This record gives sequence, structure tokens and C-alpha cells, in this order.
Amino acid sequence: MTEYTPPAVWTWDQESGGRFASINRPIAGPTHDKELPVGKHPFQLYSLATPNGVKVTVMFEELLAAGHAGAEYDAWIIDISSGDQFGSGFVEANPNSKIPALMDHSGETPQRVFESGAILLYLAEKFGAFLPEDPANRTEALSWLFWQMGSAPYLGGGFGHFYAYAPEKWEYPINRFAMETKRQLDVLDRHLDTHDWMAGDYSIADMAIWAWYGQLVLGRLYSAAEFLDVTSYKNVLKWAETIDARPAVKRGRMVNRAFGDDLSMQLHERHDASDFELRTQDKIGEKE
Ligand SMILES: N[C@@H](CCC(=O)N[C@@H](CS)C(=O)NCC(=O)O)C(=O)O
Repeated sequence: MTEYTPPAVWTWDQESGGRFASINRPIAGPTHDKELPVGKHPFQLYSLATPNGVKVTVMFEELLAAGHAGAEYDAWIIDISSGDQFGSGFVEANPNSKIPALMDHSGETPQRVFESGAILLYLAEKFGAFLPEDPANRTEALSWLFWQMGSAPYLGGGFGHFYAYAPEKWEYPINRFAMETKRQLDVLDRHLDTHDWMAGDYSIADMAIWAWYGQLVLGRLYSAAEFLDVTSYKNVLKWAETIDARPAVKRGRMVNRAFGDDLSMQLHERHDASDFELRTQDKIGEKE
């Protein structure tokens, strides 16, 4: 790694390199006018099937599977590599320009919700589902939910960025964030040694943590399974496999997914429960 002497005042170097460099900016706000589409359901989700997006689509599919018909939703794809997150309509839904963003049109005035953890909590409270009712387990579930929100940036923005996306492999940041990621996996592994779920029953805490750490130990993130020796976290792996086998989780993973080799796992937009059967990319790809 070449030595870097920071200047007195940082300036924006547009040539900083690395995958996704083109979408990073040091300023917020919209870059262009673009209204968001609105479908027929009360909930309008604007997202992409990254771990942060998958948490929310898993929650919607779990709510629907549990019989909460009011959780019907339209899921629109936001292509973050093309800058959709900087369109004016999206920025109105999320001033932070990151997926996922939710609009709830079920009340008198539309309600925006941004930050995946806030969306999960909003839906759990609205439907009285997937969040323990007793105060002790509820508090524990929220502790783990917020743990995920605070921890995953070290896994994604730290480890994942330097291991998979940075323009070169640099030992210092990879060591730093591999160490922290493995520490976090050990936190989970010790907890799951004596618990089936993160808090009480299966809850939004499991959904949030599974999307990142569950998928990491299942070998789906950053091609890093061997490097991080993920299968040594046996309790995390068993818990991750149990969640992965849930039909609603499989459906949640498919929504807004526009990458990967398996076209039958890609449902770019979800507007109806039948879309999982009728509108995956293997079935409509050639037509659209
Ligand atoms: N803390 C946020 C993080 C959301 C986030 O980082 N989203 C990423 C995709 S996983 C994104 O939209 N990135 C676009 C960008 O940075 O411009 C949440 O959990 O909702």
C-alpha cells in the first residue's frame, strides 16, 4: 500500500477507482427528476435484492405467509449502479439515497420509511408480528436488530469492500475487517449455541441478521466463505440453513433480484403473489 499524506482539506477525487466508485459522491440530494412509480397495493417498496433489501422482502413474504393479507406490496427495482437512488422521487422517499425505501399509502397521508431496520420495526408493529410481545424478549430482539444495523457496515462496507470491490488487495484493511467480521460471527455463534433464535421466536432480528451473516456463512457473499472459514461457526450455519429453508425466505430472496446465473430466482418486480410462478426472468426474460 502506498503511503498517503492527507492534504489539509479533502477534495473529491472522481478517479478513486474500485467497483461502485461511480455511484459514490460526497454530496446528498437528487441528481435528476424522476417520479417513483406507484402500484395498486398499500405498500410500495423501492429496493434491490442486496442483503439490506432482502430483509424487507423476506418480512413482507413472511407476513403474507402468516395470513396478513394487508401486507400486499408492489416491489419496484432500484438500479443503484445506474444512479436510480439519486432520482428526485427516490430522494423524497429516502433522503439518504440508499435502498430499501418504503412508502405506506394505507393511511390518510403517505408515510415514508427508510433504513431497513426501521422498515422491519414499522411492519412488525403495524401487523403485531415477528416481534416478541413480552418486554424482555422484545428488548432483546431490538438489541439484536440494532446490533445488525451497527455491525453489518463492518462486514459490507469494510470487509466486503476491501476483499471484493477495492481496486487492489491491501493487507491492512482486509486484516482489520476480516478480524472484526470473524469476531461478529463468533458473537452470533456463542449466542446461537444456547438459543434457537436471536430472541424468543423467529423475529425481525433473525431476518435482519440472516440477510447478512446467514448469507455469509451460506457462502453467498463476496466469495469469502473459505477465507473466513465460515463453516467453523456451526451454530450460525445451522440457524442459517433453518431460515434458508423457509418458503417465504426463498420468495423474499427472489424479489428485486437482477443478478446471478439462475434466472428462475430473479423476479425483477413483484406486484402479485402469482408473479413468483409467472414472471421470473427465465419465463419472461426474452419478452422484456
Ligand atoms: N443502513 C442502510 C443501508 C442501506 C444501503 O447501504 N443500501 C445500499 C445497497 S445494500 C445502497 O443503496 N447503496 C447505494 C449507494 O450507496 O449509492 C439500511 O440498512 O437500509
